[in-house]
Amino acid sequence: MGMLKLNVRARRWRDCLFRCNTFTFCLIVTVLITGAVIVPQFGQSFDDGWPKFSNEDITTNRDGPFYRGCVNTEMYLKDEGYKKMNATFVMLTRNEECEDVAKSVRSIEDHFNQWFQYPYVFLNDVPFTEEFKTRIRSLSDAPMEFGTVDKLDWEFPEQVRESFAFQNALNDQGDRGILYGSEESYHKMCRFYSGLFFKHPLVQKFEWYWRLEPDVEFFCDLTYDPFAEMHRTDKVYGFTVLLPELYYTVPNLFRYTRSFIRKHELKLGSLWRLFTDSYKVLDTDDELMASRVNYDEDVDNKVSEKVAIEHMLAEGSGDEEMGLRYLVGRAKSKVPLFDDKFDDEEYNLCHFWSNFEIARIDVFDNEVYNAYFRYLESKGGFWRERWGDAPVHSLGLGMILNVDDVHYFRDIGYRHSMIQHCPKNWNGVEFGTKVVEAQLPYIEADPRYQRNSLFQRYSQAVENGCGCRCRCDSWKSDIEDTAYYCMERWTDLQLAEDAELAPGGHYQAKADAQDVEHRVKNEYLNMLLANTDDSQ
Ligand SMILES: Nc1nc2c(ncn2[C@@H]2O[C@H](COP(=O)(O)OP(=O)(O)OP(=O)(O)O)[C@@H](O)[C@H]2O)c(=O)[nH]1
Ligand SMILES: *[C@@H]1O[C@H](CO)[C@@H](O)[C@H](O)[C@H]1NC(C)=O
Ligand SMILES: [Mg+2]
Repeated sequence: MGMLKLNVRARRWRDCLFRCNTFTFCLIVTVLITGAVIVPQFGQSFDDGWPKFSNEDITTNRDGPFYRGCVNTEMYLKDEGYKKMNATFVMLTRNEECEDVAKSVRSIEDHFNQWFQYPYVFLNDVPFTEEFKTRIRSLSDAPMEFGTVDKLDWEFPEQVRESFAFQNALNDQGDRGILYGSEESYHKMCRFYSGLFFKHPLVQKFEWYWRLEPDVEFFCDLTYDPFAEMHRTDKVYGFTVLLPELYYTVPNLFRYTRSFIRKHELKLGSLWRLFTDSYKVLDTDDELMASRVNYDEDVDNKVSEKVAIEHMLAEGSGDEEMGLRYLVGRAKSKVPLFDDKFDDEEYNLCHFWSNFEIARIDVFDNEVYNAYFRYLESKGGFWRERWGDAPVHSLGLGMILNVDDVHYFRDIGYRHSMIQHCPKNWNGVEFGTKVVEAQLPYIEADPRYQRNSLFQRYSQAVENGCGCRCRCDSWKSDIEDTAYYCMERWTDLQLAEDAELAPGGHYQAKADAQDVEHRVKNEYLNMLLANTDDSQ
């Protein structure tokens, strides 16, 4: 019993820790975004015994980098088995962001596309200027298309825009300090990326896309074709950053997501588990009981309570003192409240950071996801709240995909705003033996991307590394180490047995109420009997 309480406490502590750390993390993000300087102690507060994933090899049978270190791209492209994919880059942007767009295009050309020549689609809510097009075209020989987004896809419906509630909702989010909450254009951007970007005629011409944003940076060379490798291994969605969302941007997203699932009686994919916590511990029709039992450790406790009270009430006998104590205790206790628990599940706020995505277009352009987007749109959350396209994508994917459908591009070093992932370079050593030259020389295919000797110096290579010619700022922390809660969930799922993932995202209760009650009742009656024997 003592052990049991300790466990409960440890568990609560851990939950609290996660909440505190999510909060700390969000705080840091906010500090970073508003441009304030990070105080070094912030980073140290994460050294609290949580794993530092960035130093570990997290490859499993389910997923791992397609290649460690560099690939000889010339040979890769000549291989008979290689087929260029029906794929494009996609970027939504504004004319004013031309220089930031140029930075991103230069970075992706330098590190990948000069060898592969995938086309680009740029989208804007107003037409691109000739200046913009000329400037961006000068950076690459790859085909580029510049499209305008249909007004109906960009603007909120007219009756929404003209309603009092609309302006009020945005002002209110601004007053409450919700990041970008008061910016109408940010809401429109999130809505567009959530459900509409893949409908654009220029994007519909392709089967795969790689989403880019202005002012992002790539740190490593990608010397193979990520689309082709995903196709080869049956992956349909790839990410490079997984992290928790700011709770106050999505307070009702999970409620509506659950109600959509219920309404359509959806059979969920196992990826659902990456994003949710289950409180379905006891299989019972007794709703009060179900709401009071949320952790494994609650089971015996609450069932004992129920048995003792029922026995006392029914028999008017037994151990009255114990029964009464339980009864009073239960009457005084509150049903535990959770921020976001619906149908015995809670959104854990983890999401793929969608400003980088490599995916098949039909992971979104399908019946279920399209219906999901329409449903969310009908609830007004893209303006009543500030639902980001990242959590919407993730929850939508969670319904449709299995864990094995997703690839973590751990070998792609990436920075957006102040958050970054920069992998360790591989040193070519396996199990203590040098097996290959992991860092091949850089050979430009485009003279615009010739590197001077300063740029030929790469970060130190290590045995657990996977990167090719990465240049990381060693003093910046890696999101793998600061979003460890989400990374831990990802690695746990990678290690899960197939059988564990088999029922998809439908959680099974771990204990059957009748079985437990039967056992506890016997124990209780035996105890009463023993007490009676003693007193005689
Ligand atoms: N054409 C157009 N593009 C937009 C608009 N709002 C946002 N975008 C684009 O959508 C992308 C994301 O918007 P941002 O406001 O930068 O959002 P963010 O990257 O989450 O936030 P920051 O960290 O502040 O950059 C960028 O590529 C923008 O150029 C808009 O009103 N019109
Ligand atoms: C690429 O995919 C799109 C969408 O499925 C299709 O319409 C188009 O014909 C394909 N193009 C090529 C070259 O195969
Ligand atoms: Mg931005």
